[in-house]
Amino acid sequence: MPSALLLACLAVAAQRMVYAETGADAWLRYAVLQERATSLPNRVAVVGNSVIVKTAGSELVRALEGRPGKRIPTQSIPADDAFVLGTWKDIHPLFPELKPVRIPSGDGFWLKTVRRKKTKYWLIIGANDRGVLYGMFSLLARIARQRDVNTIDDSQSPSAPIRWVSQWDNLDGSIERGYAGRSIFFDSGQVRGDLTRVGDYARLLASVGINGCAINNVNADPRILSADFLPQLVRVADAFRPWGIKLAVSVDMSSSMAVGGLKTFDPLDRDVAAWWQKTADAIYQRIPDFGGFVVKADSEGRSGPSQYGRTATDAANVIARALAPHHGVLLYRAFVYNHHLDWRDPKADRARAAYDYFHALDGKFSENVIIQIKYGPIDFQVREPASPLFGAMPNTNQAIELQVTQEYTGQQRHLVFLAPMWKEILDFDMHVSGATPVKKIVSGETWHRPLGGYNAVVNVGLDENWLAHPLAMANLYGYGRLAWNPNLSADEIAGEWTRLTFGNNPQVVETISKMLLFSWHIYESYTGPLGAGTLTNILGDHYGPGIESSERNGWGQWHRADEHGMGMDRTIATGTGYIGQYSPEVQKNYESLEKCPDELLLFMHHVAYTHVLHSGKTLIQHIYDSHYEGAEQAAKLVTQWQSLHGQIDDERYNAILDRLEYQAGHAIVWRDTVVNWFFKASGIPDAKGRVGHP
Ligand code: GCW
Repeated sequence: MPSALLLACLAVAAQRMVYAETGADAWLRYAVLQERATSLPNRVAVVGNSVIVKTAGSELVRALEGRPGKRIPTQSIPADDAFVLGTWKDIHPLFPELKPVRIPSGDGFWLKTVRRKKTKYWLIIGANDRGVLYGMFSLLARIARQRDVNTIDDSQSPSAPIRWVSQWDNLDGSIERGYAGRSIFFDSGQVRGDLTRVGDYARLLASVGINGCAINNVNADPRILSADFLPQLVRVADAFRPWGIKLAVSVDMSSSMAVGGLKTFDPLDRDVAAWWQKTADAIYQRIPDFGGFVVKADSEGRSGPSQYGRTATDAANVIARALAPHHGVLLYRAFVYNHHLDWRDPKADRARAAYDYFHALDGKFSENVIIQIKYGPIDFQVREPASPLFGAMPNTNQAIELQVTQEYTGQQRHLVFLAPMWKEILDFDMHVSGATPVKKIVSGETWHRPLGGYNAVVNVGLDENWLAHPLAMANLYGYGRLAWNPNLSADEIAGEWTRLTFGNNPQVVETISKMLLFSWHIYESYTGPLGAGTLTNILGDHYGPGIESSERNGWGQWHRADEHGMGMDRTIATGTGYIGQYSPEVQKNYESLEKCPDELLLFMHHVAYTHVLHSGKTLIQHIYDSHYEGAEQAAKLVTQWQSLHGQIDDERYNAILDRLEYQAGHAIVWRDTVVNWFFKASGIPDAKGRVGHP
């Protein structure tokens, strides 16, 4: 046996803790686990010295008994049944009988039960340190979901190396598009003194396989890179490290001027390059596991390379070169568009922007640059097609950008479980070289890219339950699970999350899963129809109906509703030509009115209110019907929830009931605003006589 190894045995004590159900524990409640702890070993052997592996060991003890046990250093494998945690490199010498056929890759893990005479070991083997942590959480989740863990042999590797989240936190402690209180990271221009919540957040993220977090707004305050801020970043990195979360920050392109004192931020200027190098070196000297930077440039008034006549390639590469020696990555956002578009120009189209700008730059980015692409070509709407840019950069690393924070989807006051929507995008076949679903492109598999993956804007806040609506946590959970394995179904994810969050009572699991799975459709039904956009107020808070706010301005979120009809003509034949950005196979489906799926009709075509949909209804009648049905279904969410009265703790039951009742009321506001507006615009009465006759 290798003598250099440290085996710390953490003896699990018998005490249990009782938690108040504030939602703070999210899906890591461990209630069932503690009930079942008696049938599981009470020894946890941690092999090796890594901080992350030790965290995994302590977490396992915490889960099984509610508080850390005593550390007993030892040099041998326990003689009694035990969990044994470690990397493959450290575990294999102790268990040479293991055949290396199932070794996971990346941050993967292998859970394996082995017997030696009368002793049984639950091995939690990581491809690396993080893998041990993820394997441990995966094992806990199985126990909590009452799955049989007596015999396990499961090797899993994550779909992609980049599985990050972003927070749009400002240094003053506010959060752009955050709906759950102030920042857990910053206050009054500084990193908070108490970072307990940051550690707790890191734990939650790690439990679903997230490995990086960019902590500040992409509309970045350049001060994040100032020398006096670095010690503060070091503290955040320290809070993240035990959980394998790499710290990243969003940076402003003009930083070399704003905090570096240079007269320029031209990416081709030598001094600018030297400044980025010096800045990256200083960060890595203090934070060797720093993840890298996220950049929003030339977008919505942010500084960018266009100010010097340079391209995104010039901008990305100068920063990426500074990160490369330290193995850092640069996520450069493709969310670049002109927000002063001419709304009178029928050929102008914001949806074209990302592709038009970036596809010509394919192959010109450094190896450690990843182009971060929002799932749709507009902006986190309730329904958009997959961005055509995913299919257009075979020689560039890509990441998909999703939003857990429900900016356009009800701001956590409405229940909208987004996993079904993300699944549609991830499974969408771009048809560029054979079967090329988005999930295989962003993972790097399709074009054998070294890097790629996921980044989602989360915006948790100081609210005890993280996202304000207890059910909104299903989105954070679902995001992590899909980034790990995009082949999971929304159904599976809803079931897993519900069991972990509310227990295994079949009625509870079935009711909540159903509510989650229908919620996106319900929200879409009483807000924006058929791909027209959310019809929300796009000029202010992005909340509540604001049908005309999309029109006659330069933001380009037009739906073009007038007295005759509605929708953006994005066809190649008569419209903006946007559809031409897809592969011929996809073009065929979107270009023809006959083939275009109803749910994206108004994204692709302008049609009359009398146009008959595949469903057999006219467009106008669909708008009326879907809004009435949606509001009815929102009301049903309340009764479905009430059917669980007594089966769920009062704290969470009441908190959720309040929000669902509010949602049902607000759905009526949405319904009436939208149907009345379209009745007035079209002059066509509702066949069912509801509109205009409340
Ligand atoms: O959706 C829009 C938001 C902005 C945001 C921007 C972006 C951070 O309304 O608040 O800015 O997208 O993604 O950069």
